[in-house]
Amino acid sequence: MGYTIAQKIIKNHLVCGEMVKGEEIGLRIDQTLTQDATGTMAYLQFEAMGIDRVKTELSVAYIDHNTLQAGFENADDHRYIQTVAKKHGLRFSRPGNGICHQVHLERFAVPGKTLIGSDSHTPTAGGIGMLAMGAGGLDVAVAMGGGTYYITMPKMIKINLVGKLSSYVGAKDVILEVLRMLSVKGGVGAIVEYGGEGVKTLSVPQRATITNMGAELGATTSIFPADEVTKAFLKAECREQDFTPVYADEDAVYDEEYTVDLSKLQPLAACPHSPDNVKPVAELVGTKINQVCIGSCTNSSMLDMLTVAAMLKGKTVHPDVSLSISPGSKQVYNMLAECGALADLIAAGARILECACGPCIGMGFSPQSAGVSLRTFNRNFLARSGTKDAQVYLVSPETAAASAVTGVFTDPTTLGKAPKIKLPKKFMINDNLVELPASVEDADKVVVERGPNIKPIPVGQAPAEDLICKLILKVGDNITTDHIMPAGAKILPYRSNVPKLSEFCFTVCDKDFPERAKAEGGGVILGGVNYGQGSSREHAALVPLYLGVKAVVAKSFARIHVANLINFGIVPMTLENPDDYDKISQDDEIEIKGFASAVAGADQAILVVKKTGVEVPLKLSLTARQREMLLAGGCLNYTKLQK
Ligand code: MIC
Ligand code: SF4
Repeated sequence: MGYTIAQKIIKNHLVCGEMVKGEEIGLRIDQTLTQDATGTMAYLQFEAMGIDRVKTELSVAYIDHNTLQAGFENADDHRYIQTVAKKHGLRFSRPGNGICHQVHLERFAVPGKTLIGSDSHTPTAGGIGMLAMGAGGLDVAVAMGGGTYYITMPKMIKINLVGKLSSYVGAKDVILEVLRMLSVKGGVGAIVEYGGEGVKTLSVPQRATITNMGAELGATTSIFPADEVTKAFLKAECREQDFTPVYADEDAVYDEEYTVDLSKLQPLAACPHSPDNVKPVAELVGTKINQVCIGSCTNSSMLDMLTVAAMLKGKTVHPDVSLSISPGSKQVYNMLAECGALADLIAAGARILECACGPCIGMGFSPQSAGVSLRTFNRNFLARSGTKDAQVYLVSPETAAASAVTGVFTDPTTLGKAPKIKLPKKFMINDNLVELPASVEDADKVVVERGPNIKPIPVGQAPAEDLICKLILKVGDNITTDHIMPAGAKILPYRSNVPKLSEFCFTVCDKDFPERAKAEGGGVILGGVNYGQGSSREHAALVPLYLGVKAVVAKSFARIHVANLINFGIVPMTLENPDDYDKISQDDEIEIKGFASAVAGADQAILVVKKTGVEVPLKLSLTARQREMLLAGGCLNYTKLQK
């Protein structure tokens, strides 16, 4: 029996475990990346491990998220990351160099290698044939130190692409179609591989748009083969030497297979407030819009920008619309300036933002009250834009540009033939914003600079034998990390200040949660299916830990979040019978007898609701390694015990 692309890369990097679906496996990690919103924590944890120099082939620290510097906090964190990177052997991508995933794809990603990043959209590099996964900062810190990265061996999903995209239909429409088919839970526990004749019609940045948003499927990662198109991309980046062909075997076996006919696709939009709430743009045509944002790690490549520039050339953005454009990287920005397309964007009235995440994470450009915002981004979770009652739609750059001009939702395919975009054969190579680390000899001389915003990281405790507490919060299905630990320009500067951050925990769902959690001295949270989907931010575990959360009970969990909970000593448990969800109410006094013993070795525990006496069976699906980690009160304590 042959192997799939992902199975081949896993096989070449397997440190422990067996490649049996559902079993825990350990992988050797070749490259890591961090960004600044998760990076500060990752490096504090790396420092706590006491390892002098990173042991990976390549580790890069990017600054791209917290770039609005309304106070000293973000700038201090940038300086911390810059100095810590220099000291410990990492490359440092300076602010202004671009969004981590776009820059990594251009300059560092290598087919056939493994990458983990403290950002859930790390699978963008799957567009080049790399096995790239999002992880918590602590897992990235461990990998930087040469440690193993653990995942559950995923099932394999294949998406066969046939045909060719028609005029004004983009790669974004492909992934929106996949999200429509599979939903935000469809990829949980799976790797999504793309194959079929249609693959060769897509450029690497188009493939990267698709693998990027595989994160929204809940997939472990998504991957394309590395073929002649990949080779041409690497050649344009002057990195031909990094090319290795990566293909699935002819007789590879997949658990599920789907087909997407590219030629039949039409422009699509993910409607508020979920990336899988997908409708044809044709059904939304005429809806008045207030804002358009083009950019983010999903759609900010040269191809995307040139398409938008060609569509806006000689036109004016509608007077009722505010249009922002953030190129994905300095390379893209610089090339746009050089070829004159930037002038077309400026002339049309676009507000050009720096090449960074920007509005995608609520770093400025929040829509007006109840505003309708069309964004080429990947997430439209409630309140993520910074405006709670905004209606955010996720669309392709083609739909975004067409609508920016008309002021209403517009189907670009009604505009006739799309302009022909010619990409340069050679891209502009200038890595002057990537700072190299100090040499081994000079590392001692580098002083790590820490600003006053950096506060100690909370450390977990061993679980009590009997857990007696309150159910301090009950939430529904598909709770995102943006619900648990909101981001945005006001909150993100506190990513290295957990006490301050805790004032915002879960406030999107319940503004009193932080106060109540503190007053009760912590307790347990109850969630529905896919609890913790979205970001890799470990703050969604660290902050609840700080507020005294001991366990989260849910119908099911998202992959990165459950790993983060365990890393910080919060016990994840699932309801044996999902219907029992209705038997527990917020504020109920609850008891789990033999909680610590269950964590140590049982697959089940019984939660008793004190006032009704109802018994709710809970499942603990934990590996031996995870049990030991939880008993130690989290990964940092566990790592110390191992020394
Ligand atoms: C996001 O898109 O939600 C983020 C901001 O990039 C996060 C990381 C973070 O919260 O810092 C992610 O996707 O992991
Ligand atoms: Fe940045 Fe948005 Fe991409 Fe997250 S999804 S890495 S915030 S551009």
